[in-house]
Amino acid sequence: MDIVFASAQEAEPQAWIEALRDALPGARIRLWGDGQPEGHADFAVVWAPPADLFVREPRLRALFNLGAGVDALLCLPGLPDDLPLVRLEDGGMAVQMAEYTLYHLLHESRDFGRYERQQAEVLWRPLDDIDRAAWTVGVLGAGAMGARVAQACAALEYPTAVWSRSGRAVPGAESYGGEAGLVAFLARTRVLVNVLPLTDATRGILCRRTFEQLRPDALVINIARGGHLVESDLLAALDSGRLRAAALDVFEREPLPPAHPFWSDARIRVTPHVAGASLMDRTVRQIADKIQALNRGEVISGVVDRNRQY
Ligand code: OXD
Repeated sequence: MDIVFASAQEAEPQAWIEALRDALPGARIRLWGDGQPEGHADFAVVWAPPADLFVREPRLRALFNLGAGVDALLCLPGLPDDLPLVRLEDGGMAVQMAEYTLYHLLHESRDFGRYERQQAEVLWRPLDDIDRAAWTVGVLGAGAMGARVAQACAALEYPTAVWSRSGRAVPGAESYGGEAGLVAFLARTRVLVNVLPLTDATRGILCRRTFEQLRPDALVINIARGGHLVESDLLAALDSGRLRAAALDVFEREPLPPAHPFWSDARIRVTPHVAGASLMDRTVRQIADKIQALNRGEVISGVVDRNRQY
């Protein structure tokens, strides 16, 4: 079995190659472009792979993505229609996304920013007790990531709901589905967390129309894709006071350009696409198990439905 590893993001791809070799003894694992003979790979493990991958590796049986979101893969020129794409189901990302969300939720709901300012002024002044009922959390996306995020918020007794196309239930959270459900979901939400896949149907979902339907003084947390957010609508909603703050981990252009207004806006907290990193051990174990299952002729989970785009 021949596997090629091609990730534009990894500074140290060798560590991934070693981990894959440990998990799949007997397989020939090589780094894309390392000068070894090409054209024999059965599987590719990728993140933002080169455009000529499919020309140079025409025998691929499946393409494993090193992340959950496959939006970039689906746009790759030359992607064969019948090549199975496998997304990472949870390579340790869900718990990190829950942490990320809680950090920003707690920062706002407990007004920790105010305490930081008070400390700078050497001021001992307790603020009002937290009113949890006023901090309704709504998570867009009810898959592995959305469920974990929602459950973390619900565990701290924030009234929590999830929305998905299908209305999938998440224990501990209220579930909403479809277009009609979205209206009711937004109307009850003050803290909107986006973990949806980026598809034709979800592009631009974080827009003026959505912001206007939220409860007043809302917080928006985007940990999915920059393409979900209409940036000018976010700035307008912050200016009008419709939104109180935003925490953004993902952007239409990454790295976020130095002159971008988000960098210097005190109402926006920016992080460099780190809300849910794929952890090497868990990711490699998951991919290796699936490759072995495919070799045994079994059906695996996480295969992308090209029509749904996730
Ligand atoms: C992912 C990501 O898709 O990290 O998993 O963005």
